[in-house]
Amino acid sequence: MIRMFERHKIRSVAEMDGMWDFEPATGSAGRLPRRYRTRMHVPGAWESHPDFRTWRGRGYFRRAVHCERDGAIRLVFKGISHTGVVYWDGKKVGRHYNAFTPFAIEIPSVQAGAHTLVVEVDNTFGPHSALHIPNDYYCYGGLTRPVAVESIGDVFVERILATPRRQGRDWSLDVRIDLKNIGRKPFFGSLDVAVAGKTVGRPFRIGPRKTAELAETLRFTDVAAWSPDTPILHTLGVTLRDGEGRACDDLIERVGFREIKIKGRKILLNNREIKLRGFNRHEDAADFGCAVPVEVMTQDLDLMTDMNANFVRTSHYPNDERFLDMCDERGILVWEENHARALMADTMKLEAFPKQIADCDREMVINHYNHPSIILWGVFNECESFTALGRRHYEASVKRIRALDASRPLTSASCYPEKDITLDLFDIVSFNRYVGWYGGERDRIRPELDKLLAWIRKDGNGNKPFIMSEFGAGAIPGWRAARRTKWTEEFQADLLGASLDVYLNHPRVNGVALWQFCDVRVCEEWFHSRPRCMNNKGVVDEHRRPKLAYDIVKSAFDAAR
Ligand code: ADA
Repeated sequence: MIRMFERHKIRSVAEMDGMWDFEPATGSAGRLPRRYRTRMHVPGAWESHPDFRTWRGRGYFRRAVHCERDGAIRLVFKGISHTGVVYWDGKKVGRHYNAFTPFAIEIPSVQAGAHTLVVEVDNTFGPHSALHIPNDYYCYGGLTRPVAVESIGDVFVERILATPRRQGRDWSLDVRIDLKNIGRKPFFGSLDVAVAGKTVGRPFRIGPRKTAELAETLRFTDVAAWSPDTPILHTLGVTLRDGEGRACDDLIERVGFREIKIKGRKILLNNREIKLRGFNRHEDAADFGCAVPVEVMTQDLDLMTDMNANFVRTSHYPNDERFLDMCDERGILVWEENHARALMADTMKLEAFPKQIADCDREMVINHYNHPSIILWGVFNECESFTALGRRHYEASVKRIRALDASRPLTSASCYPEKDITLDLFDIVSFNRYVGWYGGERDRIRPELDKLLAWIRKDGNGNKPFIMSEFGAGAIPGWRAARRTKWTEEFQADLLGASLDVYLNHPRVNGVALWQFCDVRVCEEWFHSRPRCMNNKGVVDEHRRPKLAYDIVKSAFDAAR
């Protein structure tokens, strides 16, 4: 399953979930193996296989693909961790870096019959990888998100970007449709756009090997809006017709009529103030690594809802679209962020960094643009926001993301009070603080927050909304002790209870995202001193088994509703 809803009624799509051949790479890159001794499930992480639990290297995935007819195909990869080089019938046809953003490769003329798809996957660290670095989350290897092969015409609908705009009780919907012609001939045709009971059609022409961008605005007087309480989604279908009016391609999106605005220190959704209470969630599950099955995603959202949360931060990278689809369906609000945790000057100076972060910014926004649940974009987490070099990269990402999406506010999670020089770039100020865990005592939680807010005011950003974007404590699952000392579940419950009591009731705090939803594996190269080589600050463990803090969080979020 590649998405939680049907994206095509005309275009044929073959999903590639299932068993693929696998062979670890021993030779130089690009030398495809002659034999494959292992079979692995896709999507999946190779660390789930007994022979590859700690494999950091390269490996080849292979599978046969049968094409029903002559014509063009489109290979769709939702996530390869962390680099994939794609070969079709032995010929290199594309390459992509970053596990957390999707990409597609069109192959213009393929004959009907049997073909071979091979993907060389690399999850090694080094100067070639500026975003996937040894970190406080694990960098898995594999085809970790779904793969599909689409059968397309020379001209097809590449993407739809829909922007709802509220006008009093009425709405408009700006629809941008990106078309692509990979053929040698010009194409004359028409497009039908159908959404919420309205249909508009228009002719278009697109030259050979060109792209085209068409825009339509539709107006609605009585359309049902999207909100956390009423997460109503509308299907938006685009049908592409040839010169004789025959339907030859289509693409279906889902839209939610909702608007996010910042008004002074308030965050408004459809002109009503919202307060956020939720979790930071890594994509990581005990036996699956970052290839979290949709059943576990469902369970995660069920558990968050059970704890009365309305908010999730995709720490620290763009998430699986099926998870975002479910947040749309459930009315869970999302802070989605680009892929950047604790990247400092040494990483930012890598030759690979500027392009890799720019690709991530762009691919995150254009692929996740239509999700109404995403209410804000996060830019960098605890990166070098206190130097001129760092500020240049923060500014570049902010400018890039704002140019792609003017409809959502931006924020950034900082951990550098009194040093950060980037707060002015953002619409919402967010900070990560671990008072009572990494330093200070529980009774300092409120004074430290007031001190931070005073500095933010002095820094000229006191008139913006404020989110406590991280706070928490570690607890070894199952370790209970009457002395309630660090690493016990009791300590974590006590500290989270004290923190939530301050943060959820402070008038200047618009929202909280506690660290973190579940325990996750960390890179041994980075933080081998973490117990179990895990980040143990989850409210549930890696198997989603609740810790003592679960009920503390549940009642605190309930009281804050
Ligand atoms: C930081 C960081 C998180 C995690 C956390 C922790 O705030 O943003 O990714 O590493 O610390 O557990 O210490």
